[in-house]
Amino acid sequence: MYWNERIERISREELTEIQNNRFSKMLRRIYHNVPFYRNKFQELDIYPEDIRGIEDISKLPFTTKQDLRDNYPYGLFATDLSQIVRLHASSGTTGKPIVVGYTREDLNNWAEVCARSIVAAGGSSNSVIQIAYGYGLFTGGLGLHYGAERLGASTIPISSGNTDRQIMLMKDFHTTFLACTPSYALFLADALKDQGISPEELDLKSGIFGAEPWSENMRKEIEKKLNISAHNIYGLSEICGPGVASECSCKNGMHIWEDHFYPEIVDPVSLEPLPYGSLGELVFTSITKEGIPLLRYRTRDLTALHNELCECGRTHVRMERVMGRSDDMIIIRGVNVFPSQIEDVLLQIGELEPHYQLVVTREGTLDCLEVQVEVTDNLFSDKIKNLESLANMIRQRLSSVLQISSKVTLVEPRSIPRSEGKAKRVIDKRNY
Ligand code: DLL
Repeated sequence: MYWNERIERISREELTEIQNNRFSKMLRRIYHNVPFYRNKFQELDIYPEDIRGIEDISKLPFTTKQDLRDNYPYGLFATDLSQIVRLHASSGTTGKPIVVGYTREDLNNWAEVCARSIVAAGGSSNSVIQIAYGYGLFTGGLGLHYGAERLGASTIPISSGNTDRQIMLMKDFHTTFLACTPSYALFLADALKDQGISPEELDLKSGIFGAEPWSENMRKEIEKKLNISAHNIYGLSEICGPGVASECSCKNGMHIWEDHFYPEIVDPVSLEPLPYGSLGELVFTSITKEGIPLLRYRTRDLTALHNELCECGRTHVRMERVMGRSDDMIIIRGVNVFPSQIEDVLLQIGELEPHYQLVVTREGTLDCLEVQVEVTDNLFSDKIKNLESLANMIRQRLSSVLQISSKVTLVEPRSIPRSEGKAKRVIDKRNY
């Protein structure tokens, strides 16, 4: 099932023509309307007319999160505020947020890509969609909301949190499709179990989960515990929000809606473009954006692109799961560690719950990694000796994957703080 079959199955030649067209319009737009880009182009002695098409993109400069911060709040907008009908913001780790603005046409395009994403994940106009992403400045709630409405689905704008209410509505309103972060999906699953509700009593069929990294094992957990088909959805506020890329029923990477977002993979250090299949930093150019079009925006997300045809018939390239962010990566004793690597190891071990936290400290000059992970109810009441041997086994497996030693602490079920939005996996207590 497709939402927009013509575009989703478009030939590469036709897609490239659309991209070239939109890209050259975008270049003119930012050159004439955004002094930041005009200055950058002039420094490089480049004029929009010098660029023949999207194949010349690597001649152009990148945009970074710092550029957005330096131009806070509206410096990178390409339209007058009178044309902006919505603002969203993403909370930065420090200080002021990143602000993005949408024209009416931007909202229209955003609803389109979210509708495509929901349909790719098994939704339809007959679905009852419970949107448990936060509504507000965060793009998750409102982004998928308008996608679901565009589709004609019955949309429940419940927003995040209030788990008892989520469960009550899920039952009473016969929700068939769930949208939330993967960590909250698991939280909901546990809460259902606590209330003695089995997933078979619900009408849930599928869901769309994203906004944070998650693993294949976590997908299996969610699918098993909620008895649904779980699909990955990717996006970032700077480019539009959810719906930049989404998984189809093949679950073999997320299709990037390339008629709106032009992707590249670059080496995060040399910034040289990398070929399909290589792992590197994902870079986007938002070729249809009017409010805040960004040129070669460095997402910091690490992944690889694949252009082999997908069995679903969609021709848009696929991105692999995000394996981490280059700036979220923890460096422990010089070794790069991604929370997703640890999650993979933990979830392969049956006695563990998919709830964990990584605490990094510095003792003297040495970095120490502590992996705290919840064990199942049964195991927790087990003999200390068994817990110790389990912790040892985890330690060994982690050390063979990460090439560093770590401390493993098994904790009581439900003792790690839960999040209604993005899970906080890393607590870095080191002072730099
Ligand atoms: O998280 C938009 C979103 C909402 C996506 C709902 C999907 C669903 P931001 O708050 O700006 O926007 O955060 C963007 O979150 O650069 C990634 O690091 C991470 N991220 C988003 N989706 C995924 C995913 C929204 N499926 C940042 N897998 C991005 C891994 C993801 N990481």
